Amino acid sequence: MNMRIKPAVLLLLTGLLPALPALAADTEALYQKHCAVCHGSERLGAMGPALLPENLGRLRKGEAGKVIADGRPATQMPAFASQLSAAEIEALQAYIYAPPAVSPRWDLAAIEASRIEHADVRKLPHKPSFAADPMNLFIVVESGDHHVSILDGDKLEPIHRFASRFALHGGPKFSPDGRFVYFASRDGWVTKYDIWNLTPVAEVRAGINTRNAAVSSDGKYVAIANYLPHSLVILDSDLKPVRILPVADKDGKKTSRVSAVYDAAPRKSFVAALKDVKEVWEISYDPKQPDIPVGMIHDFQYKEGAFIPGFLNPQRTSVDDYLDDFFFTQDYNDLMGASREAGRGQVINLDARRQVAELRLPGMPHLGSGITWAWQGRTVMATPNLNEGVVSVIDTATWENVRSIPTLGPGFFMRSHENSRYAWTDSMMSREHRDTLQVIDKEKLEVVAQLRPMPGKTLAHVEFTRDGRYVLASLWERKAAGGALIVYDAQTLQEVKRIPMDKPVGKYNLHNKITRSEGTSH
Ligand code: DHE
Repeated sequence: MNMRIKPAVLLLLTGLLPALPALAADTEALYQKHCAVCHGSERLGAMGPALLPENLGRLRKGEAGKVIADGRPATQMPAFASQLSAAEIEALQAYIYAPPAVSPRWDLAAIEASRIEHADVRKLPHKPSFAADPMNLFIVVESGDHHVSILDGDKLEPIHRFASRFALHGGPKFSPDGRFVYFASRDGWVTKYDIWNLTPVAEVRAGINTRNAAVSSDGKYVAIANYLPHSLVILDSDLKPVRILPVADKDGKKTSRVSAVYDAAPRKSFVAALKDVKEVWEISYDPKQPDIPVGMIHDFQYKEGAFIPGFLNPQRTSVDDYLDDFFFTQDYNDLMGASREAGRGQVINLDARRQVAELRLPGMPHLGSGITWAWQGRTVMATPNLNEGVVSVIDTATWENVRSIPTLGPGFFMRSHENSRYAWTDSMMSREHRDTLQVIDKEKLEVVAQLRPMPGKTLAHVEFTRDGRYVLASLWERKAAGGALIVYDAQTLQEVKRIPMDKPVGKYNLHNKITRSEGTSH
């Protein structure tokens, strides 16, 4: 029998409780001996990911112990089972899930010190080095072995593949001309990649635990939303820090994680949702906005009078509930927000700077994945739902829920295209139906087809080609287990081809993203 006794219980049993600090010291020494070289002496990450509770949220505790014991395939994480006892592995596991004694800092100096310049952009040719249409490329994020593939959207063939930072999350963001793509990793690394020259340009670590990145529509700034530390970082397009905004309420008393930041192109601003303070921030990058006082570039203060909304300084809008996930209307003047707990949503007008309507939505709508289309003379927005099998369709003029379309199970993503009569959604949050994509007729507002190419294997996240002719869906498996992009004809819904990939979490069409197609996420 494999009986595992927790070290603290062992101590109690043997009457050694006073020796607890010694055990902590031993575990710290174990960590420094075996883990620090790859994960950093302060657990902030190095070659390996950060090992802090915030960064480990997606890994169950037992699994972390298993990774320490058995290593992680396709990475440099070795197995420690032959060097460490079960009790030592368990102690290490507890250690990495405990917050450090001193809260980690990630300030301007740390950000600047982390920056790596891979290439001098000025010396690289300002034209694509390949024949494929540079606007019909797909950027495919493969989480199986942490790589990115670039796919020719006409030939539907990969043209290049490169290693990414560990655990990219969220959609990559593009410069307006489509030459550069920016990736953010959960550990705070931001990578700027030159698509035309197929080479990384620069990298910087903007936070310890990051949510996502946004690129300004003029291509000059990159905004990074962080959970740890509580900051919003503005970088220039070379990934040099321009402004670090500590995120707190207007009195500077309560700090907050940033749920997400997006570019609101027509408003020339970034808009950020805060997770722990009931405010939405709008940060203008319009050069016509008043500049901030001299001396505040990196030292943003909350003193009376010093808080001047303007160029790269936040404008606060108080809201009735915390915002987690949100969606912009196509003109970017209204945002539809949901708090994960509330089960209700709110519409906030960014000009009026207040809530203008309440949304009555079941379950947990995943508004960030919403899409819009014209329906019976009005514009509707459709959103999947993270804990109910329903797609809610909302009129963006009256904010009424015009239809609740039942689906097989809770889903994560939605996609369509201006040239397609269909919208696609998944049920990937459901155990039995995560293998099925459902196709909704945008006129009838009902499910008209189901696709289940590999029973039992997760099928989710689709994206259309530039012309809307094909749909690429992710078969979310390791390559050896059949992981692939499945290409469907967008009209006949027939499978056209399969492109092997290593757990392709997401794929993004350059043209659809840059033109802010109504059928894709922004
Ligand atoms: Fe995501 C986008 C939040 C878990 C895959 N996810 C986003 C965005 C946010 C978000 C705010 C929009 C960022 C952007 O594109 O700029 N995601 C969250 C969560 O809060 C949640 C539920 C919990 C968490 O761990 O953070 C979560 N997300 C996941 C996953 O478990 C997924 C399925 C696998 C993974 O890689 O982590 C996942 N999220 C994605 C993908 C996108 C995304 C593929 C980009 C969607 C797009 O098409 O634009």
